[in-house]
Amino acid sequence: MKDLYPSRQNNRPEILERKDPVIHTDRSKDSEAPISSEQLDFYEKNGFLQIENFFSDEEVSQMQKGIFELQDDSRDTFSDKVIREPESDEIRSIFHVHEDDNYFKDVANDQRILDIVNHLLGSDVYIHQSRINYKPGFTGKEFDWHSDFETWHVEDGMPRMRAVSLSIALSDNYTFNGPLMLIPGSQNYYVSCIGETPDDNYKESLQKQKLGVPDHDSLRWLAEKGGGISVPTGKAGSITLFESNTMHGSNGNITPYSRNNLFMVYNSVENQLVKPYSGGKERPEFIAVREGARTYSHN
Ligand code: 6CS
Ligand code: FE
Repeated sequence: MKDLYPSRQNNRPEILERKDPVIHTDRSKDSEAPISSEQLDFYEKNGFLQIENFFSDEEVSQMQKGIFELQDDSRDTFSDKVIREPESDEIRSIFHVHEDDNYFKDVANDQRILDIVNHLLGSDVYIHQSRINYKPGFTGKEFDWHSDFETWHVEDGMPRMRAVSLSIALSDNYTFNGPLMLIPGSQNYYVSCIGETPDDNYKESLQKQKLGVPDHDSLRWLAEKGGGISVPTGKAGSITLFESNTMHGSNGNITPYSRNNLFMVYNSVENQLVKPYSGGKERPEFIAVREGARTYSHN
């Protein structure tokens, strides 16, 4: 398929216009959405939307129990799905939880979520990737600025910008414990990065991403264009939906307060992965679902 979003092919960065709608259902059908037109306006304009108190306290404590049990069970597990912090043995991320753990399979299939993402993506959806990002107190490291879509396009062969990430806060996200930071409006521009993708890049990038991290001038341009940086803080149980191409990152966590988020990435069934546009080999199934691209929503 033609590469509409080339990246990591030139020796200088370039900012390209987005070629896909942000919301893939015509806005005349807002009334069919489970969220309001104001919320859809906010998402379309900013590339993300936070909904506080989405999950009940009971659901939150169930999910917290689940992620900490998984963290404990994985303490001595050395598998590619368990990513550790670069300078410590602390677990940074655990991937593929939507398949490997029945409880999280139910979370991925929560109809309240599916109804929202079906509307945003204008189709049935499946899980492209799921992960728990633990950002332990004192040692949790940063996630540098990046567009997920740039990685998923170049390294996984995701053709178009028709995916959305759901981040579920499973600890209170404060301004100071490394919360998700997003650049409003950045979803409308594609930063074509420099560099070339080596095979098995994910073995480093999931610990510390280097490729696909935009240059400072491009980041400054996006932030000035978008009016700065948004940091949707909030209690555990709040969710943040962010478009596949919204520029985001998070700082390290030197406070005593851990920051644990559960991510589910929904891709449109009409946007299934093709060959990586890098020309390199496909990333493993636990990072980029291919076989398991079952339909999760039943509308
Ligand atoms: O490579 C990926 O797919 C992962 N990397 C980052 C920094 N965010 C998206 C995803 O978890
Ligand atoms: Fe990301």
